[in-house]
Amino acid sequence: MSKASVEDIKLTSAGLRGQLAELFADTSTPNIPEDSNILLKHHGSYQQDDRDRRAALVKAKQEKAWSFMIRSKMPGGRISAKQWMIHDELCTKAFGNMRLTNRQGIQLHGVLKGGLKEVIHNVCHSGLSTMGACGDVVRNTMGPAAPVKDAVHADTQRLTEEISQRFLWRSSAYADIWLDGEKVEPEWIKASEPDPAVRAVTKAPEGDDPIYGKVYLPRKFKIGVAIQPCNDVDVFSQDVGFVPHVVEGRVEGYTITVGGGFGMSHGQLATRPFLAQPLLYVKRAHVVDACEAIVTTQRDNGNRAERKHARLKYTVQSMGIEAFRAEVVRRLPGIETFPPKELKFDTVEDNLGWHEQGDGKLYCAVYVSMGRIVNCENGPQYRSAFAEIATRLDLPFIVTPNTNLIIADVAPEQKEQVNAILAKHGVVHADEAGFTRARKVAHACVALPTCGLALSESERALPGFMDQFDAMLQELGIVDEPILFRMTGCPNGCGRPYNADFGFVGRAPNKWAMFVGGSIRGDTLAGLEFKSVTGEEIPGKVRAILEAFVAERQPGEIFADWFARTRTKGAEPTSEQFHIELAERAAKLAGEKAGEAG
Ligand code: SRM
Ligand code: SF4
Repeated sequence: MSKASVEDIKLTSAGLRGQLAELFADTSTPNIPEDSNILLKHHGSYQQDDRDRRAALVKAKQEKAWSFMIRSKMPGGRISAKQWMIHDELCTKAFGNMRLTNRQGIQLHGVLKGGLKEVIHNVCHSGLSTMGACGDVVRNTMGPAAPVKDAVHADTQRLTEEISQRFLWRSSAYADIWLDGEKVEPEWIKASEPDPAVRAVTKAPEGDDPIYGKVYLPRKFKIGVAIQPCNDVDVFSQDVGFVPHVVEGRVEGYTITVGGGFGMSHGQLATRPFLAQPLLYVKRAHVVDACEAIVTTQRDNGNRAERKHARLKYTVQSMGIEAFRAEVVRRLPGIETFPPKELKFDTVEDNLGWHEQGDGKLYCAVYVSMGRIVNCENGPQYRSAFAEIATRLDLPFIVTPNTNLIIADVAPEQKEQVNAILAKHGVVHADEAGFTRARKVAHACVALPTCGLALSESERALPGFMDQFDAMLQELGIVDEPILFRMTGCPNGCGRPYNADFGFVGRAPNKWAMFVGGSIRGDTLAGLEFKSVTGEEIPGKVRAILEAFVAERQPGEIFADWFARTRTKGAEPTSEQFHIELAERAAKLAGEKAGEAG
C-alpha cells in the first residue's frame, strides 16, 4: 500500500483529530506513526529522536531515543512573567532548557511521549497556546519587538493578535486531546477586541474550518509586521508582510508584501529562496480581510501535488504578481485597494541594551547566545537570571526575531535590580562583553541534535565560528560594521541565511554551502559563492572577502553596499531558469495526473 499523502492525511483527519488521543493515551510505546506526526504538527509539536545517539542505537538494534518538541506561540513575542515561569518549570520535563525561536516563539525539546499532554495543557493554562505553531496553517505572527509606547507600535501589536485570532484553526480536536474538552483561550484573544469572525476558539463544533476547509493550506504560512526603518522581523522573508503607513503619528493603513520564503534544496534549481514583493496598500479597517483574501487565494491556488512547490512564493511566481493581485482584489468586494507605498528599511538588528519606552518606563534587550535559555556550565546562567527577574520583579518579556530577550516595563528604580540579577548570573550586556556588532545579530538554527532534517551542525557550531570572526573583525578594525552572519544546518533555511551578508547552509557533517551578498537591511538575496566549504576553510574564505572590503570600501560604505558595487554575486538560479524548470515540472505533473485519470 502506498504511503498516504499529507493532503489525504489532513482530509481524513476529522478536523486534525486522527488517532492522536488514543496514541498519547498508550504509554507502551515511545513514539507515534509518521502519519500521526504530520497531524501532531498542527497541534504545535514534532516527534524527534536524539541524533547524537541515533547511530549507536541503530547499530545496537535498539529503539531510537524518541522525544517531542513543543512550540509555543505568542504574537509579537509577548510573554508575561507568569507564562515565562510556567515554561521555565516545564524545562524539567524537557532537556532542562528552552529555545527562543526566530519567529518569537519558545520551543521545549526532549519531552517524552507520556509527558506531552501535561506540557501542552500547562502551556494553554499559562494563557499561551501551541495550536497552529507548526503545520499547514498560519504560524506565529511576528511583530516589532521593541515595546515602544506609541500609537504605531500599539497598532502593530494589535494587528499581530488580530491576525493570530483570525487564522487559528477551528476544531474541538485540540481541546479534546490536550485539555480534556475544556475551553482555554489564549491571553491574546481575551485581551484584544474579539474578532467578529472568530468562533469559539479551541472548542468549536466539528465541520469544515471556515477559512481552511477540510485540507487546510497547501503548506506552512508565515506573516510578519514591521515598522520602518527597523526590519527586525525580516519582513521580506515572510509569506505575507505588513508595514504601517503613518499619518500624523497614527496608522492610516498597511502596505502588504507577498511571496517571501527561504526553503530550497541543494542543486534543485526549481526550489529557491524568494524575497517578498509589494502587493497593495489598504486602509487599517481592511487589513485583516485583505490578509484573509491572500490566505484563501493560496488555499485555492497553491500547489497541492508537490510539497516542494506548495509555498505561497511559488504560487505568486507561477501566477505572476499581477494576476495574483487581481485575484486578491477580486476576493475583496467593496474594499478599496491602493498601490503599495515605498518601503525602506535600514537593519534587521535588535536594539540591545537599555532604552526608554516612552511612558516613563525602560526596556532592556539582553543578548542570548543562540536563543538557548540554559544555565551554561562555564558561562551565563540565562535560565536562572530570567527566572529570578520573572519571580522577583514580575516583569514581562518579549522574544525578539534574533532570539534575544527583552525585559519590558522596567520602572527606573528597578533598573539596578535587573542589572544586579543579570550580573549575579553571569549574563553580561552585549556592549560590556565587548562583542562585535556582527556577533550581536548572528543567528544559527537549531539543527543537531534534535532536528531530523539537519545535514550539519549549526547552533552548536556558530559560536565557535563567531569567536574566529570576532578576532578577525578586531584585527581588521571593523568591529562596529553591520555585517550579518547566519548559519543553518540544511537548505530549509530556518536561520534565514539567504539574505545575510554571509550565509552558511549545511550540506554534510562539517560542510556548508557559503552564500555571500545579502544585506543587513534584509532586502537583498545573497548568491552562492562556494558550493561546499569545510569548517576549517570557512575562516580563510571569510577573511579574504573582509580584507577586500577593508581595502576597497568607500568612506561610510557598509559591507552590503560594497559587495553590491564591486562584486558579481555567486551563482543564483535566474528567474528564467526557474520558470523553465517550474513549467517542465507542471507539465510533467499534468501528464502524470492525466495518466492516473486514464
Ligand atoms: Fe524551520 C522545518 C526549526 C524558522 C524554514 N524548522 C523546521 C523543523 C521543524 C524541522 C522538521 O521539519 O523536522 C525545525 C525544528 C528543529 C528543532 O529541533 O527545533 C525547524 N524553524 C525552526 C526554528 C526553531 C529555528 C530557529 O533557529 O529559531 C524556527 C522556529 C520558528 C517558529 O517559532 O515558528 C524556524 N524555518 C524558520 C524560518 C525563518 C522564519 O520563519 O522566519 C524558515 C525560513 C523561512 C521560510 O519558511 O521560508 C524556516 N523550517 C523551514 C523549512 C523549509 C520550508 C520550505 O518552504 O521549504 C522546514 C522544512 C519543511 O517545512 O519541510 C523547516
Ligand atoms: Fe533543521 Fe534545517 Fe531548519 Fe536547521 S535549517 S532547524 S537543520 S530544518
